Formats: sequence, C-alpha cells, structure tokens
Amino acid sequence: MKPALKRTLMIGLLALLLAGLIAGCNRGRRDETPEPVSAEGDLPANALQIAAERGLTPDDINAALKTFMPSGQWDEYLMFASGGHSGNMMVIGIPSMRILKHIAVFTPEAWQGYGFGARDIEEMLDAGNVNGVKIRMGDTHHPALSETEGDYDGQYVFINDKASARVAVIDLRDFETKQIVKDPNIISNHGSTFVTPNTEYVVQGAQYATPLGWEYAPIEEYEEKYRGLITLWKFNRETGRIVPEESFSIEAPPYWQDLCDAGKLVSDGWAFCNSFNTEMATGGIEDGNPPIEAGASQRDMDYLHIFNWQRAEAAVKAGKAEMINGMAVLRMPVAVEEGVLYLAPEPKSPHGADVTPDGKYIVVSGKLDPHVTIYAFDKIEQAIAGGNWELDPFGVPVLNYDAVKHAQIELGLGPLHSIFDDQGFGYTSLFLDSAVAKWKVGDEDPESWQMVEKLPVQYNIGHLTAAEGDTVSPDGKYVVVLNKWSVDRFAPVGPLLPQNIQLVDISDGNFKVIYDMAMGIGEPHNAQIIKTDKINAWTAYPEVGWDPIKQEKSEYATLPGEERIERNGNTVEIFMTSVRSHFTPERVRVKKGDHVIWHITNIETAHDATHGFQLGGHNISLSLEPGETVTFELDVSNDGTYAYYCTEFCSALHLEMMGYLLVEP
Ligand code: K7E
Ligand code: CUA
Repeated sequence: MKPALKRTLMIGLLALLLAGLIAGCNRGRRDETPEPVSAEGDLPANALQIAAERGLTPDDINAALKTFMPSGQWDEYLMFASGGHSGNMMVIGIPSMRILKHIAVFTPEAWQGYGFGARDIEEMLDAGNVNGVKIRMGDTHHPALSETEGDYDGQYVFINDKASARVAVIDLRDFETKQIVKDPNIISNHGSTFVTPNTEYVVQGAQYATPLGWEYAPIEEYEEKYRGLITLWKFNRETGRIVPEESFSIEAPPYWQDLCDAGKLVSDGWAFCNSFNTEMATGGIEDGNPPIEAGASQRDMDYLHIFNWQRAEAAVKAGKAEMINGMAVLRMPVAVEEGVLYLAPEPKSPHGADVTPDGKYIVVSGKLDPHVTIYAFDKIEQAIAGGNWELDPFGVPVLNYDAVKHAQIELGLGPLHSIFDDQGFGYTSLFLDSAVAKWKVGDEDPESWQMVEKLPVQYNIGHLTAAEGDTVSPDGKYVVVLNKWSVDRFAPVGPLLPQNIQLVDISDGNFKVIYDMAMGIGEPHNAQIIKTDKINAWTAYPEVGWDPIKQEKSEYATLPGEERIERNGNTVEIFMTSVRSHFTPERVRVKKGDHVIWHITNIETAHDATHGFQLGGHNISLSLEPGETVTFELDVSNDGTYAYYCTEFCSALHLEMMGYLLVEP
C-alpha cells in the first residue's frame, strides 16, 4: 500500500470514529422528554422565591414561560430579518428570539468565508459591482420568502440592497446567497423585494429617481429626464436563479416609489407600490429652495401605483418594450396604452402598502396622516373599467380617489406598515406614537373597519411582522415589532445603540410584549416569519466535493488519495482535502511570483463537521462545510513562510490542523 493512501485511510478511520462520537451525543431535538409539570401546579418549591427575589411581576413570569426554550428544543418559527446597512440577513428563532444565523449577502463576512477569497463567491459579489466599482456593502430592507399559491414554501428568500439597487437570491437548502443581480437602470431601490403569489417574479420598486441608467442630467431637468422604475425580476425555481434576460421594467413618473406588495387571490396579477415626493422636490436649500423633506411633504396626496404585471409581461412578449442598458423597459406611454399602469391618490407621504390575506383590500399608511386608508380592489377594477380618472402630468391615469377609497381608520400618529393575523385583525406600526394599533379587518361595509386597541412599544417602531402574516393564511400567535430606538432599554454600550426587537403575544386575545431582544448587528427593517417545519435544510452537502454556488458536484472535487500539487509554468494548482484533524497536503511549496489556484474539499459528511481555512498575510478566509469544495486564487508576491490553519474548533487536535505555505524567493 502506498504511504499516502495508507495515511488517508487512517485519517478516514479516525474521522469516522470521531463522527460517531459526535453523532452519539448530538441528536438534535431533546429526545428524552422529562415529565412536564402538571396543570395542577407542581412547580419547584423555589419558583416563587426566585421570582420574588428578581422582582418579577405575574406578566414577567407569563412572558418568561412563553419564550423560554428548553435546551435542545427547536423554535416553532423562523424569522428572516433584514440586517439593514450591515448588508446582510438574520435568521431568528421564535419565540426564543435567539439569533440562529447571520446570512452574508452583500457584505463580506469572514466566519462564513464569504468575500475573502472563495472564487465563486467573489464572482457572485462582482456581478453586483457598479460601473467597475467593487461594491462590498449594502443596505438590505425587505426579505421575501418564496411563495406557492400565496403561501410561503420554504425554498428561497430574496432581499434587496437599497443603496445600489440590487437583489439577491438565497437558497434555503443551505441558507447561502447564490446570486446578486444589479438593475441596470436605477441606482436605488426600496419597494423590494416582494414576490408574486407563485414567485413568478421578484418585484422591485425604485426609490430616488434618476435618469434611466443614472447617467448625468442637470437636476433642473428633473421632470423631463428623471424617472421612477418598477422591475420584475423573472425567477426560475428549477435553477434557483433570477433570469435577467426574461426580466423587465416598467417606467414610472419620477415620484419616489416606496413599498410594494403583490396582489393575491382575487387581485393576483396586480401589484401595488406607494410613492412619496409627488411634489418632485429636489432640494437645493443652498439655492433658496425648501429643504427636501419639506419640499417633498407639501401636497396632501401622493400616488399609489397600481400595475398589472401579467399585462406587462404580455406586452413585453409582444415586443412592445425597449431595450435600455440591456433590460427590457416598457416605456410610460406604452404602459398606459396597454393598461399596465394606474395611479390612485393616497394621503400623505405614505410608507406601507399591504394587501389583506384575501387579496380584496390594499391598506396604505400615510406617515403624516393619522389614518390607514383602505382601497377595495373591486372598486379599483370598476374605476379602471369605467375610465374614472384624470391624467397626471406624465399622462398616467389617476383613478378617482372617492371611487377607489373604501374606508379609513384613525389609528394614531405616524402609521407605517400593516400586517395580519388569523382572527381577522390588522396591526399597524405607529412610528410617532411608538405603538402598535390593532384594528378589525372589515368587509364591504366601510363602517366595519374599526380601531380596536393600541399597545405601546419601545420605541419608534418601523416595520412589524407576524407569523406568516403577509400570506393568504396568516398563523396569528406572534407579532414582532422592529423598533428603531432602544434608548434606555439595555445596559449602555456607547453612543451607537442596538435596535430593540420586541416579541408580542397575540394568541387567545392577548396583546402583550413578551420579549425584548437587543439587535446589535444591524438595523432590521422588515422581516418575515415562517413555520420552522416548512424548511428542509441540508445537514451536509449531498455529495462530497459539492459546489454550493452551482449546487452540483464540483469539477475540482478532491477525494482521499487524490490530493496533489500540479505545476504548469508559473501556475501552481493545489488539490487539498480537509478532515478532522488534517489538511492534505501539509506542505505547499511555491515560488515568489507564482499564480496559485487552490482547491479544498471537506471530505466530511457528518452533521456539523465544518472546517475553516485562513491563510495569514493573504486575506483568505474560507468556510468548508461538510462535503463542500472551495477554490481560491492567489498571486504570491511576497516570499516567506506562512501558516494556514483550520478556524473551526473541530476536534481535540484542531490546533494541530494546519500546514505551511513555503514561498521560496
Ligand atoms: Cu425601514 Cu420598509 Cu425600508 Cu419602513 S422601510 S421602517
Ligand atoms: Cu478543522 Cu479545526
């Protein structure tokens, strides 16, 4: 037997042994359930004493009992929260509010080996570069779980980058980012991401208007040259990728499009984006103009954008779009002609537009208006069919407000976003009031839409979300409020404070905050909450030598015994394996000036047997999950002696899991 093969076999055996040990003590969920307490109250004798010593109220005890997660038990729900200007996304268990994962999306993240050398990931991040500028940050706002018939299906999640108008696709088999696409015609998005009911499209509304392609145009020519945009990114569920060639945009007036929601059931085929700054203020306080925030808040009404993506798709297929910077764009006059785009007045500087679970109503919150305004979809259809409109300055029909407005509910100050439960209630965040308003979702009778009660939250709530609360079948049970300010809620940590994410119990008629969670790694804007059992995540990649970006076996997969170093002129290619507690080969010799292509396959298949790889002095950090093959490339410009080592404490001999890169002068 060759010594190399013998060694590999020995290492393999050792790995198996260790894997067995780990599997033996790690069965996931608690499998031996101790006898639970009975309802008659056989609590430990000191329970009340502990509560008294800690100064807990009955409400506190109730909250603790509802959120405590016994060791080894799983949360019932997973919340996918944006990370705001951290550029990433978080997965949080509910009701425990434990952070389970920080998913790297737009911003490099060393722990996950994301954006520190791994070649496929660098290429994916580079697809989001703008005009040759390497973009390695983002501002994520609205995660959207993939849907089937208007219900979350647990397969994918999408999220936007507001700063550079990009959209990312994350595969929920491994919770990793697979694709980043850049809109070629806008530079900021906000009404993004939202999916159509079968994830045919990922919807993206723009925000700050620019000329299409963000080319230069004097700001004095704002009305002529600047434009808004709504993009429908076509999603292919089989490949798990957005298909830019089958995607298209709808040109819109240079109002600042804001949040969007897709119609569902009766309103399937339509989508709704509100907008602000229909004043078309552009600031210029230096030139004696009103400041932007005042200029953009002068009118009593802004415009809800109502568009039909199915008609738009048909018009694009019929060749009615124009290619602009490589993207099919339905220009405004065509969109109007084809019955794709309408507007409806909405009060005043609105923020959220949310469709009720039955798809019949659209709820709009005006930031500077104490009401939510409810539009009935059938009234919108009637107004469109009856031509009940006037034209805006860009020739887009503005439906008659009184004809489409169905009801208004006065909720309080600064309404932003709305979400729904399973008992026929809506919940709206009130930013200025620092409260959540609970209201009755009514019916055809406008009087049936009624305010119920208000819950103070701490403080200045932005979005709120509920268990499956924006699907066709909300679950109720929990609302999570994402507060912008925490002020005095947590121990001081310097001037930059965490946000305060609060869990609200809405089960059985309750309406109470039961958990405060300090969110110290980003400013989550929106979040979605899915039943944990809808997720079918892998515990290891399906085959050893897996390429997670392509989701297939890698051509560089290296199995035990196949490890080697190949030299071809100045290019050195390394085929390495990792297994507890060993990288093979252990010595890599190259010469200064060589180009190194380095593949590493983690040949482990055991649950949780991840290795990391960092190479000092070269900015290389990889995460090698069980079965994964990763490639990085390096121009070795400095001679010297460098250590590479495993960064995951994977075994008792983890510290010994290292090797030397010897760069000869
Ligand atoms: Cu912060 Cu939806 Cu971006 Cu409201 S958005 S809060
Ligand atoms: Cu592998 Cu530590």
